[in-house]
Amino acid sequence: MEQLVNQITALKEEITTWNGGDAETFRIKYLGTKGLVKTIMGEMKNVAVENKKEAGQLLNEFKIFTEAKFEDLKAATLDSPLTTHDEIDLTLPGDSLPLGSRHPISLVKNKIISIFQRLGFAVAEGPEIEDDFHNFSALNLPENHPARDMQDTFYISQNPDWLLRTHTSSVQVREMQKGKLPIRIICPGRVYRNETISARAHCFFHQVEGLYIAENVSFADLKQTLYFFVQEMFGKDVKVRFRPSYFPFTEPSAEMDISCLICGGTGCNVCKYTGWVEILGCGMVHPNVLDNCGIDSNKYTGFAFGMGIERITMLKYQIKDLRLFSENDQRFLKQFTSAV
Ligand code: 2NL
Repeated sequence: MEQLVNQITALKEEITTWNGGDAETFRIKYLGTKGLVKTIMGEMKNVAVENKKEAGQLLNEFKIFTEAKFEDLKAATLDSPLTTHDEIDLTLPGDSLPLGSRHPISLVKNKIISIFQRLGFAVAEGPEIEDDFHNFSALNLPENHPARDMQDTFYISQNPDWLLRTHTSSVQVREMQKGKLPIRIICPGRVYRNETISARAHCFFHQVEGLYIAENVSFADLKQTLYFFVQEMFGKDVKVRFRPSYFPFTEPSAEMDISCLICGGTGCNVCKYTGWVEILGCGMVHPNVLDNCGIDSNKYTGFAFGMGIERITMLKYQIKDLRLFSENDQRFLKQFTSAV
């Protein structure tokens, strides 16, 4: 009995580490009519009566073990494409990896940047966590201005002076403080407002603000710069109009509308049947803002403007719901694979 156990143990070891050839060679050696399994089965007759049951189980288990190894070898040599090397055509092109696409906000942001770069504007960036001075005080926003209300601004709990910037004007303030003139910059970036999320509002969105400060900068410069921008952005046929408006940081201030891209000005639900859609706010930099940032308001003048990238993107691609921009839905994002 002991001899039988030893024999089986040795054979199992041999089988486990088998490298004597393919499945058929294995079958002939172990499972064929003259194979080792049959031979060792023949040992049963030499086993003492009291051990027969145990030996039977042992032999049976060994047979199943050997058959399983044979199945493995068969699968590896016959079925697996990995082992049929000669059948793989290595000259075939590989499977292509799916390419992603740029986010529509990035596409439009880059387009805006490239248009203004052609006019000599440089890109400036700054922190998203700001202090009260750079986000509000410097911009002539009085203490009790509604834009400072808790409803609009996310404050940082550790320090009442810190907040998430509500516009990228804070970047322009930082550039003005550097004191290097003239200044001709655009400031793209993410901004935050404590709004209830809907199709038209979100708690964060993206802005591009622009600033040009030098001697003798006029409202005519502002108008022509923005007219050039919309023509490059929306096409040569687009018309513009300026409406008087109010911002604490500009005087005079205006809002700029463009003729509706959808109906061409005849009236539709995008332009609410007015033929015009608002795209940005602008104005001449308020002298107080220049002074607050250390620039001589008697010597220098400048214009500034601000636009929401989401808004421009919605108009350009006729997107009706702001929430689509931040949901990461592939069905939405894939539509911009070849845009711009
Ligand atoms: C809007 C309006 C505007 C500005 C932004 C600005 C920045 C400095 C000084 C003066 Cl540092 N003005 N920015 C001016 C007018 C309008 O944005 O509706 N944005 C989405």
